[in-house]
Amino acid sequence: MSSGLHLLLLISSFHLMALSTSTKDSSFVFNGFGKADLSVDGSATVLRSGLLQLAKDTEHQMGHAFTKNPVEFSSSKPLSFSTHFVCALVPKPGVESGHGITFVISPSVDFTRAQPNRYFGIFNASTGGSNSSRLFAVELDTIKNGEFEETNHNHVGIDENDPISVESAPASYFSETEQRNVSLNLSSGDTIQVWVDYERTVLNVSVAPLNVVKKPSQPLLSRAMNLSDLFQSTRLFVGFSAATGSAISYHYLLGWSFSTSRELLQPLDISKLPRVPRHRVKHKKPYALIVGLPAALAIIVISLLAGVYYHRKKKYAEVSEPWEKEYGTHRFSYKSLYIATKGFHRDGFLGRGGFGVVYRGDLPESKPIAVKRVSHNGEEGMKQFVAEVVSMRSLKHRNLVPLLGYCRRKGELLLVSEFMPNGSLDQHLFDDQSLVLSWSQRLVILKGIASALFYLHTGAEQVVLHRDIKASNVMLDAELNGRLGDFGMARFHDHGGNAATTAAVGTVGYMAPELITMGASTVTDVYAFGVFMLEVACGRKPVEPGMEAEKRFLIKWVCECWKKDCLLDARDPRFGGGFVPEEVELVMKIGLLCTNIVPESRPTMEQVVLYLNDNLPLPDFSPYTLGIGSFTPVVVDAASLTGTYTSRNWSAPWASSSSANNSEEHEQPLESKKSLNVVVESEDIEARLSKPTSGC
Ligand SMILES: *[C@@H]1O[C@H](CO)[C@@H](O)[C@H](O)[C@H]1NC(C)=O
Ligand SMILES: *[C@@H]1O[C@H](CO)[C@@H](O)[C@H](O)[C@H]1NC(C)=O
Ligand SMILES: *[C@@H]1O[C@H](CO)[C@@H](O)[C@H](O)[C@H]1NC(C)=O
Ligand SMILES: *[C@@H]1O[C@H](CO)[C@@H](O)[C@H](O)[C@H]1NC(C)=O
Ligand SMILES: *[C@@H]1O[C@H](CO)[C@@H](O)[C@H](O)[C@H]1NC(C)=O
Ligand SMILES: *[C@@H]1O[C@H](CO)[C@@H](O)[C@H](O)[C@H]1NC(C)=O
Ligand SMILES: *[C@@H]1O[C@H](CO)[C@@H](O)[C@H](O)[C@H]1NC(C)=O
Ligand SMILES: *[C@@H]1O[C@H](CO)[C@@H](O)[C@H](O)[C@H]1NC(C)=O
Ligand SMILES: CC(=O)N[C@H]1CO[C@H](CO)[C@@H](O)[C@@H]1O
Repeated sequence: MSSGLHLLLLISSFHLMALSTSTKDSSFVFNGFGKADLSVDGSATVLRSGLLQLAKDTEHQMGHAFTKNPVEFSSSKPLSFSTHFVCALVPKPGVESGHGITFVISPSVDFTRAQPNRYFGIFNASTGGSNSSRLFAVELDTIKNGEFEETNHNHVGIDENDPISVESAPASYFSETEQRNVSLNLSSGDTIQVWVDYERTVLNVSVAPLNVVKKPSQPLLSRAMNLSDLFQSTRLFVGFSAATGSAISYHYLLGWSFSTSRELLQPLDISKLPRVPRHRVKHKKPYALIVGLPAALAIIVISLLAGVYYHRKKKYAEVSEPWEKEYGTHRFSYKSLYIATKGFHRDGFLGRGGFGVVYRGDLPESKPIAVKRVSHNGEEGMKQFVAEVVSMRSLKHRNLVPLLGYCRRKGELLLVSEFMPNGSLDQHLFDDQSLVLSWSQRLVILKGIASALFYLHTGAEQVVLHRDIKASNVMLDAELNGRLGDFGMARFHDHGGNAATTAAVGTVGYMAPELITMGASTVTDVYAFGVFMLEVACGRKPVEPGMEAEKRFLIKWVCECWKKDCLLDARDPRFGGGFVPEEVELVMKIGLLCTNIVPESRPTMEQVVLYLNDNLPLPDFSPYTLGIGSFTPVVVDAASLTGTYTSRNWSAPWASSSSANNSEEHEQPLESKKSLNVVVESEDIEARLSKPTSGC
């Protein structure tokens, strides 16, 4: 009897529990996320203050926070829900703010195939309008993507399966007190409330600043849509996603209330919401201050006590570790470099490169030297880098800037190379109007750099990637031969920097589109070399935002000129009449071959050297050939390519059909849906580029 009662109690309490979880699932409120049981991934974390931080302050991050279990929507009633959340997009000082926060409903929380940037960490370049990935999102977007037909950089949009919103509007709210629409700055860093209500196939979205007490009576967006039709499932995850690109914001959520029924939506308690840090500087700052301040004081005291002798010693202090012993002969003492450059005096200043500042120096009984001071912020990777530097010493080629050795100090590395009396090539191409290089001089430089790169790729013991080929990294010696300098430096930069950027280092405009996904390789060097060839032949930089649209992207423009059969129009007008038209055309064509966006279709450096010296005819291709002349900040969907074009085969299908005039159609998908800009958000400009119309 008593055991029967027990059982009954047990059953009913079990029942109650089941009941309570099911109601809890369909309606919940988080005033701060300290106790919220969400599943977060990517860069998303719950901070100690209870703030949910979605995307971090670094580039190309994405973060997700979703309910651990799917929300059970009633299968008997039509799908409906209401949500109210408070978020803030705090700009990172000094960079453009982006990309935005999305509220997401999805049958799955597997976003491993999603991409950051304008895809918000939920979509990807190929999720264009396909019905296979079922996804509903409300985006607060602070970047205008021309490609997604967005008209405003500060907008709210409704997305169905596709980053191209089905409806969007500039962020604003209807103010009850003023009886008018007031615009709202999403990226001001202020807290923003968002309401999304869906009932009887009408979706309403409203936004408002935090001081607005009630949901605006007129929604910002109101749209008829059938989500039951979209999902066909009643178990759906709800949550948020945010992503950064090269535009960065801190994406915070402060509170969130959700219910499957508008009536049951619990109010947020604004007073309990965590505070948003206003100007967040780097994490380490306070810590650095706590540790750094006493340390600095101590150093001051000690150095006061130690006097002149110590001062002198400190001035020349170096960092040396046991593993460096074997490189002893390649090490310069800081003191000798200090004296050689007269204390790094302004008079010896040669230039500022991407990685450091270069000074001229004179060592006793030696040719003049150039000393590059590279600052770095960690010892991580230093051993490997020094090993590489030393191994570079063994690289011998007449078109490489000879590296003589190095020196290490705290936070600083000094690289010593031979001094090149005629400066860097970009000075001669762009700045120095009085000293224009003739075509034949340019051709000599191009051939020299091509053979140096060929040597780096194949002639040395290991494959050496340059990673940052561009005119400013090409030096000119006394006879005006081109000398490639700074090899491997991009990699070094990478060591000191953020691991997330490992794959993609280099200079915008010279970076092969696949760099971001596949990493550096000899073909990415070939790509940069192709851009460099065009740069030298045309006397202009790869991207010139100030130019009229059709000339803005060098690769594209050269190709357009070719299509119009006036390739020579793209040449640098400054080398006057003294040139061989066939040579200029050859260089431009090789440049276009090398900048093919399909990596497998680029020539090797060996082939480039042969083409340049007329020892091998160019393959059959035209400006209409697939992959030629597409300007790049794009990443080709690698998966879609590998199936078709696996080997480096010059008679690949599209090359032979290159003369067909329908090849433009092939080009299209590569440039739009299958491509993704990860390097720089210049796709806005690119997308706005009208089809070139003017003749030559
Ligand atoms: C894009 O996402 C869809 C599903 O969300 C997936 O099927 C597809 O393979 C993804 N594409 C890439 C290139 O990751
Ligand atoms: C996607 O689904 C909608 C609604 O079911 C349908 O009208 C549309 O044709 C589908 N699109 C594709 C590409 O299958
Ligand atoms: C929005 O706020 C940010 C940060 O205060 C500011 O930089 C930006 O110019 C503002 N945008 C508009 C459209 O006012
Ligand atoms: C959407 O807004 C309209 C007013 O514009 C209102 O009549 C309707 O009830 C709202 N629907 C929902 C689901 O909030
Ligand atoms: C405010 O904006 C909404 C949505 O864009 C629009 O429907 C409405 O007419 C506007 N109201 C006023 C008073 O301008
Ligand atoms: C919405 O879609 C569901 C499933 O396809 C369908 O049963 C329902 O009738 C649709 N509702 C409306 C109002 O069209
Ligand atoms: C390259 O393509 C041609 C013709 O399509 C074929 O005959 C040849 O075997 C291919 N070579 C390689 C290495 O795949
Ligand atoms: C391609 O089209 C251009 C102009 O439309 C034409 O001049 C040219 O002859 C065509 N080439 C071929 C191979 O059809
Ligand atoms: C073009 C140019 O600047 N040429 C100079 C290169 O360097 C040699 C040696 O310093 C000079 O004699 C040239 O005038």
